[in-house]
Amino acid sequence: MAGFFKSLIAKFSKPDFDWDELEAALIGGDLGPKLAMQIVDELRDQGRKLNGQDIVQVARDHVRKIIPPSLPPLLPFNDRPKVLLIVGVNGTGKTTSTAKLASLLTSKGKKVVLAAADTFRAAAVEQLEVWGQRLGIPVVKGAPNCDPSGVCFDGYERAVKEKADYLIVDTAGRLHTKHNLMEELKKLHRILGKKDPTSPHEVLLVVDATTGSNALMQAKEFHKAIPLTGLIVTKLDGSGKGGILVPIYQEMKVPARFIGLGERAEDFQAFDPKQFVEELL
Ligand SMILES: Nc1nc2c(ncn2[C@@H]2O[C@H](COP(=O)(O)OP(=O)(O)OP(=O)(O)O)[C@@H](O)[C@H]2O)c(=O)[nH]1
Ligand SMILES: [Mg+2]
Repeated sequence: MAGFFKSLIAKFSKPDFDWDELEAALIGGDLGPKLAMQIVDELRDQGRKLNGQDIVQVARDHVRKIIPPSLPPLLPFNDRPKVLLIVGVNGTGKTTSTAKLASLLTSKGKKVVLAAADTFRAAAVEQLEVWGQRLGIPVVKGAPNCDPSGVCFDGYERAVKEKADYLIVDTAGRLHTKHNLMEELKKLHRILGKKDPTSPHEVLLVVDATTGSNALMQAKEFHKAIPLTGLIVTKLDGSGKGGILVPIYQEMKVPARFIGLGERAEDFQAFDPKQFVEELL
């Protein structure tokens, strides 16, 4: 995003710039058509000669106003596990983020149990087990192709037995357009609610920052199936700008919670809105 805005400044510092081109550039930065239009309207309303810095300033102010200030951390309960359900389309980084989040929480002295609820692929379970071994965190799994809701059930029981602070459930990748897979997700959600009516306490949608505006569609469809409480925006170390989290919050009020910045356990942070606006915009 830094590069994106630098190029904006250069391009639109010329006196005869084209408003449509500016709007297109803002949409290209994943800020979405609605926000792009608002920014352009405000700049036009100023009715004076603008330079690139004005554009960046107005864009920053808009983004700052839209995204929420820092969220309180995901504190555990005292009497039962806090359940975090990790969902998203294929390959966005769910399993890696599950492990990274577990690593972040254990580094703060919290106890975590992982549930490998992606039972379609043996490799998916193995992938989480490798992380579990590396991090010294128990991983609950089921038989190949078993009902993932059973794994959630067992995971919850194990978390209670271990007096874990958190149960993190890694789920299979699913296309938001596949009805049966979204129904399965609803079932997982319901099953977790049987163990504790307030569970899952967080439903985190993992979105790949390099997918751009399709992430907005994904968020909409997942949110329709089960209420999302937050986003994990991954692959921000790549070409993705992360701008997509702005229209997602603008439209659905689902805030970014964590960001992924690489493949290692430590390449993961709580989302910091101030830093996002300052560094990325
Ligand atoms: N560069 C980079 N790579 C990442 C990040 N997060 C995940 N990856 C990589 O993306 C690939 C897919 O990650 P997974 O965690 O397996 O994704 P997934 O969503 O669990 O995939 P499915 O279970 O197949 O749906 C792996 O090669 C990860 O190492 C990130 O923040 N940055
Ligand atoms: Mg996975």
